[in-house]
Amino acid sequence: MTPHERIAERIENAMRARRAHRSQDAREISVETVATARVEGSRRDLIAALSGLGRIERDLGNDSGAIAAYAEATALARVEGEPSLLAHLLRNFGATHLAAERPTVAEPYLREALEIDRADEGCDALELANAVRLVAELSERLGNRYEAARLWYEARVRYAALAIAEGVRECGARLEGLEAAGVVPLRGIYGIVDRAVSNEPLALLDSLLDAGVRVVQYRAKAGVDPRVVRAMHAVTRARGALLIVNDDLACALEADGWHAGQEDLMERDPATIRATLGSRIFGVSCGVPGEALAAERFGADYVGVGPYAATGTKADAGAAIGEAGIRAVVDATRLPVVAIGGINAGNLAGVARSGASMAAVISAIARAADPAAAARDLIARWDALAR
Ligand code: 3NM
Repeated sequence: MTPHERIAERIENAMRARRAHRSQDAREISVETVATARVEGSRRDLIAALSGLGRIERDLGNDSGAIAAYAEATALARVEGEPSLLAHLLRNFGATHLAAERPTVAEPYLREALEIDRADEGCDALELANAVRLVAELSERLGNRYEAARLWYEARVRYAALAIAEGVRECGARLEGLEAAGVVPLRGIYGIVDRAVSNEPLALLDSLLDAGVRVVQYRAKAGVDPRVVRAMHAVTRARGALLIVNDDLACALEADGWHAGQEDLMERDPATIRATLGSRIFGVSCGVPGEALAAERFGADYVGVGPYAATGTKADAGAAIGEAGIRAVVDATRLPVVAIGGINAGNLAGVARSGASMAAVISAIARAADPAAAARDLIARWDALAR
């Protein structure tokens, strides 16, 4: 028997003892195996032995033992340069901290593991679904409720594709729990109160909320008035809706989120913005799939894409990109996509077909004779179109 075979056999023996609930035996075998691997084994043998020991220490509730084993195994796996092995160890390491109610310690390990799995084309689909679910759990414990909702949703889609009913059920229940706790789903009609179109932003806000719109943006290109933001936010908060502020980051901190254009990001470091916003929503306008991928990396909650159709509301919006243009971004990102530009009752079906999660509307509501009726009609149409 080669040293590698001997070590592999002992690891197997330890795992057999673990499965037979002989945890103390399993631990003794594992400690010896690690000692042997240090002397005779390759780096991979030692990683495998430490990983087995970490798992057993976790079973025994020996937190510090598990962490010591995983810390060493993870450091060795970095040197080894095998991504799936490193992701596996980081995840176990992070899960140990998470189970011990230390989400902030777990965070970098679990996030890095998910990043590695996402970048790995050969990653097993179930492994990836589990990785997403674990980070959903993490972000919920950290209080990042919108990120948690997005990840529970993604995990549910992944389990559904694998026909894993248990996973679909659990993720669905977690999403419902968040929604019951006041997390507004980023789906449906996204109403924009644009100061250039509406002289009475609070009256328009009332119409939107009366109609059932739950995500509202305040847009004032000539300058956002913080008093208007405060007044609007008092209303949205009381009525269970979200207020997102366009452009003005300081004012967004008085509301539920910030919507940025690419130019707003150039002046700032996106990671700092994410930290500044905390658990508030961070939306970013993206023209091309590459910008959406960047937004994903720095932790945006949704991406805005347009113009879907010709619009007279934004002079520099550019040419309409249509259903195919929206779909190109939907296909490139796992973030919810908000389609915008020239959307009305007549062309809403194409927005739904494109896979966008939300349709953002200014003039088709604000310029209608009866804005509440127009918004209600759009919501009814969307609900009939969206699965
Ligand atoms: N952004 P309406 S189009 C604010 O393409 C905005 O990024 C766009 O107004 C983009 O619903 C647009 O009246 C205007 O067309 C949307």
